[in-house]
Amino acid sequence: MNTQDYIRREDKFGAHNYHPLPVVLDRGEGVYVWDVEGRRYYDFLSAYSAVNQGHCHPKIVNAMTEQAGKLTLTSRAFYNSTLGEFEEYITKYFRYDKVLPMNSGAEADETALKLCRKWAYEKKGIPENEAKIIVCEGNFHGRTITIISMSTDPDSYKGFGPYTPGFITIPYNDTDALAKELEDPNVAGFLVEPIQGEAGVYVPDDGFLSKSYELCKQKNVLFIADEVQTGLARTGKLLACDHEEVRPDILILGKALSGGVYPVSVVLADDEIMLTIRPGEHGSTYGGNPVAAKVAIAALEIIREENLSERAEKLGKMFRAELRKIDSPMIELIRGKGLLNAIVIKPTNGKTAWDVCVALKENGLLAKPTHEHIIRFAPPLVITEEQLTECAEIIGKTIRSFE
Ligand code: IF1
Repeated sequence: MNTQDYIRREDKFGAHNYHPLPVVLDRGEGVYVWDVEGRRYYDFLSAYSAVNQGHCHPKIVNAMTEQAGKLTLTSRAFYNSTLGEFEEYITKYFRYDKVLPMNSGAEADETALKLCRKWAYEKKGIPENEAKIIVCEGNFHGRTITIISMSTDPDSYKGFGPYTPGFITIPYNDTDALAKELEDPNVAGFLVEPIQGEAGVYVPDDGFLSKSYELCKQKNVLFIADEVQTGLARTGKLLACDHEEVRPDILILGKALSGGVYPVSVVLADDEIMLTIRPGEHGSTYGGNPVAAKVAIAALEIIREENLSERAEKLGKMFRAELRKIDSPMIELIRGKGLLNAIVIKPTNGKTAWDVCVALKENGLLAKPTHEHIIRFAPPLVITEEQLTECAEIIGKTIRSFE
């Protein structure tokens, strides 16, 4: 079978809920992936920042295979020998009282919304069913009905109504708008991405997070950070909130929490919030299972052992400087933090960001456009300086080929 055969088979038997780049991947190792024709690529998407530790990191794969041969799933109907180890490790790692383990990022966001509402009724005293949660235009928190009810992107919500009520939308990066909505005594929480990934790596002004946090505290409103994509060293700190020394009341993690090996997500919070959910009020069959527990511990250890935050900080600065050297009219804007970056492409000679990504693929680098004209560049954080320089050259050569 060749590339087209694989694509035709997926087209015939699979739902058409994605429009992938025409490449069929077969193997991954570190910053590289290989397609079924044996061609090697730099992975500059990292599965949307789930593979920060690099593809098939041996320490994580070993943790998974070891546990997989011993005990994979007990459900939470019984205790097991690994969950407590994981819970203690991750709560000390991020300095919260407790953790609630789930599987996907969307499930963790949903869990955070439920915790926020429960806390609002039991602790803040908001009347039952009146709690409101503020979100930002351009947000992306997952694909469930409630989460798309918060979305301002028609591609995410159109045709899936009726929608879950109880959300207020404000412009991103706008603390005046936040302050105004916080006047409503029924506001329970503010859910925000420290950097909006899907919106095209939209980095807010310095001070946006700390000012927003302060405004929320003045009104006894929970600051909820969705760090599913920005967390775990991606932006040059362990958490993107760390750039402004903001400690979210509820912290949402996913993706790289397992290094791309297994679906693992969590919500972290202190007792006052976390204990508002009591036995039997929330859960998940696979949430916190033994394999997830061991995989997540390994993934978190790597972040420290391989200094991934410092690497992302240093290499990110270098990468943006290299991109600026390209100096092409096709590049309208370069923005990002750490190794979460993006360029805004000015369509030239009828060529768009998609055409650039297809050409990048031909030149050995995989990236994907988001929202028409934006290309996200997010390699695994284990990339070396030499590899990053080579990739910047590939990007420059490819862009210039369109001029
Ligand atoms: C798709 C986007 C990125 C996320 C944040 C929660 C979730 C995501 C900040 C949900 C997931 C993924 C989902 C995937 C593509 C990708 C994506 F383009 F959709 F928006 F990364 F930017 N919070 N993002 O970024 O986590 O349930 O997927 O584990 O749905 O197409 P999940």
